[in-house]
Amino acid sequence: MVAKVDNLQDLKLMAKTLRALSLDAVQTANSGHPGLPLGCAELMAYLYLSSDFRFHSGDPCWLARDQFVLSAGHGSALLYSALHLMEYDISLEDLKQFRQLDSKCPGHPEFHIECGVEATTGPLGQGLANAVGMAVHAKMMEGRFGELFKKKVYALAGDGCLMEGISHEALSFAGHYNLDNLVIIYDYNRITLDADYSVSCSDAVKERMKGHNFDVIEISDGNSIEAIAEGFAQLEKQTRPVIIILKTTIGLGLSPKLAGTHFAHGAPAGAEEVANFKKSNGLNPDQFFYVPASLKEIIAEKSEKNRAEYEKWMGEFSIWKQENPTEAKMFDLMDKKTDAYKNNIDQVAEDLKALYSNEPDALRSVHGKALQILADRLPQLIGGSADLSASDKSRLNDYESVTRDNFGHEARNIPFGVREFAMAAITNAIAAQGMFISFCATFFTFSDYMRNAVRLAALSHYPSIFVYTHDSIFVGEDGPTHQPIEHLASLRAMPNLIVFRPCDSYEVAAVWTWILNNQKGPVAIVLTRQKVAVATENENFSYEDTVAKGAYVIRDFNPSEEKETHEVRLFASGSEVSLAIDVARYLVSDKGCRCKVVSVTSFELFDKLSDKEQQSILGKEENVRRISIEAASTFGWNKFVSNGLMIGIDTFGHSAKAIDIQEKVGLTVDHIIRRYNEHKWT
Ligand SMILES: Cc1ncc(C[n+]2csc(CCOP(=O)(O)OP(=O)(O)O)c2C)c(N)n1
Ligand SMILES: [Mg+2]
Repeated sequence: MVAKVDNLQDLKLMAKTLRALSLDAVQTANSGHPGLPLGCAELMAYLYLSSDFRFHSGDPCWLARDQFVLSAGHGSALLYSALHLMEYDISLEDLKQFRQLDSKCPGHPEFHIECGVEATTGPLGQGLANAVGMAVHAKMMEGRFGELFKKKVYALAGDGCLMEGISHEALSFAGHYNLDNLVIIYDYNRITLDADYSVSCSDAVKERMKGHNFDVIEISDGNSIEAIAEGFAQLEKQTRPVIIILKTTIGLGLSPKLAGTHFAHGAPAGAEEVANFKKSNGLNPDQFFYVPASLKEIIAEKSEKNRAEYEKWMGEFSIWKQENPTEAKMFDLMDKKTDAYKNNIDQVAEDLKALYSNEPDALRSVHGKALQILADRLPQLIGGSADLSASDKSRLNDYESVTRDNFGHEARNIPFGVREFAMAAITNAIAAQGMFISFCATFFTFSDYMRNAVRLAALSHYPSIFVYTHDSIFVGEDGPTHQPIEHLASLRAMPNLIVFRPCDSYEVAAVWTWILNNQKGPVAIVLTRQKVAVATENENFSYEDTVAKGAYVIRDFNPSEEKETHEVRLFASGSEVSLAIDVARYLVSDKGCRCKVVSVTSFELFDKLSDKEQQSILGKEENVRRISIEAASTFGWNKFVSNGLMIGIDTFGHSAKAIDIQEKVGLTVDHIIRRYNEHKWT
C-alpha cells in the first residue's frame, strides 16, 4: 500500500530544486559530494515540508524544536540547500560560496545553530552519537519540565556511519535507554566511497537494529515520496527508537554510468551531467542556483504554519512558567543568560572552598568531592562514566541514575557503559544545547578512544567537560596499557581544548571555578589516582591569580646562605609539583641557590597571557636555570625550559608497584639532582 500524498507535486518540486541546488553548489566549488544529495532529495523534501518535523527558522534555537543531524556529513550540499529553502540564515550567495574560505557552507557541516546546523559532522558515525545525545537531552528536559519539551531527533546516516564502531556504541546505548524520540534514517544505497557496500560489509542491519531494541521501518523505494510518506506514517505509534531503512539510489538523476555507482559518491558530476539533469527535469541548463517562485510560495505558507506553532508554544511556555514556579525557578538556574544563574555560580565558588585541605589526598577523590558540592548547587550538572565511576569517582552520590524510565530531576548520573567514544559524542551533544553542564569520565589512557569526539568538541566549541583520572605511571600494577604517557602532549596539541592538570585540592576547586566562570569550549581535567601532598600554602588563594593564569609561582625558596649566583626555576604539573618542591628544597639547602616552583595547570591558559606576564613566570632574566618535571612525555615542555632540563618519561611504563616504577623512570629527587648536575647549563 502506498500513502496518498496531497501535496505530492509540491514535494516533487522541492526535491527537484534540492537536487539542482546541490548540483550547482558542488559544480561551482568543483568539489564536494553529489551522490547523497541526489539520493536523499525526496526524503529531505518530505521531512521539511510534510512530516511532523517541528521547526521554525525564525528561531533556530527554539528549545522545543525537533532536531535533524546529517550524520553522513559529506552530503552537506543537501543540508545547506534545504536550510536555504526553509528560510534559515543561509542565502543563495552563501550556497554559491560552498566550500570556500570563511563560507557559511563549509565542506562538511560545522555546528552553527543560528543557521540551523545542529552538529559538526563528517567523521562518519559521530553524528549518530550526537543525535543520541540530543535525544537524551530532550528526554531530560521533558523529564524535568514536562510535555511541553517533548521532541524528536532525526539523523540521516549512510552505510559508512553504520559501519563505524561508534554506531554500535551509540545505537546500543539508545536502545538500552529506549530513546523513543529518536529516528535514524539509514540511507541504504549500498554504495560507499570506494565500491559497492557488499565488497566490505554484509551485516544483517535489520536484525542488528532489532537486537539493539530498535523498531525497524523499511522503505523499499526511498526515492518515492508516497513510499516515504507511508514509512513516516508508522512513526505515529513510535514507542521505541526507530531506524528507517531507506533504500535509495545514490546520484539519482545522473547518467547510468554514475547513478547507483560509487562514482557518484564524492566527485563533481561535471558540467555536462548537470546540464543534462536540468534538461531532463524541465529546468534551464543555463540557469544556476534557481529556486522557482511557486516553491517559494509553498515554503512561505509552511513557514507561516511553523511560526504560528512556535508562537502558540511560546504562549504555552509563559503560562507554564507562571503555573509552575518551582520548575520555572530551576529552568532559570539552568539558563546561562539569567541573573539567577550568575548568582548561583558565585555561590558555587564559595562552596568549593570547603575542598581546601592540607591533608594529602588522591586528586580523583578530591574531584569526586567537588562534584558532590557542585551537584547540590547546580541542578544542571549531569554526567557519567564509561563504567568506571567507582574508580574515577564521578558519581553524583546523592542522585539517581538515568534509566529508560527515569529522566527526571533526580536522575543526574548517566551510566554510559563501556562506550567511551559514544560517551564523548553524547556529552558533546548535551553540552551543545546550552542547558546542562555535561561531563563524562574515564581513565586518562582511554582518552584515545574518545579522541575524535574531543576534537569535534574543540572544533565546534562544545562546552563538554572531560574528566580523566589515573593520569600517569603512578597507576602502578595495571601496567603500561593503563599508564598514560603521550596523552597530555597529544591533548595539549589540540586547538581550542583547555587541558587542566591540577596539583592539589586548592587547584581542583579553582579549576571548577574557572570552568563555571569562563568556559567557552571543551576542557579536560586530568587527575591522579594516587594521593599527593598539598603544595598550596597561600591562605589568600584565589583562582584568578593561580589556575586562571595557566602557570604561577606556587613556592618561592631563598637559601639561608646564597652560594650560587643563579636561580633554579622548576616547572611541574599535577603530582609532580610536590616532587618539584622536594627537589627545590634540596637545591636550596645543599647548593644554596634560589628556587622557584611553578605549577603549570594549563599550557593553554598560559599561552593566553601577555608576553610580559609569561616572561615573569618563565624567569627569562639571565642566570635562571629551568627544569620541567612531569610524569609523562617531555614533548612540549621546551616552551617552558628552552634548552634547560626536561624530566619526564619518553618510553612506555611498566607493570609494577608505583614506587618501583618511579625509581625505574627516574622520577625521584636523587635522580633529578643527578640529571641536574650532569646537565650542560649554558
Ligand atoms: C571516520 C571516517 N572515515 C572515513 C571517511 C571518509 N569517507 C567519507 S564518505 C565515505 C563513504 C561513506 O559511504 P556512505 O556512508 O555509504 O555514503 P554514500 O557513499 O552512500 O554517500 C568515506 C569512507 C569519513 N568521512 N569519516
Ligand atoms: Mg552508501
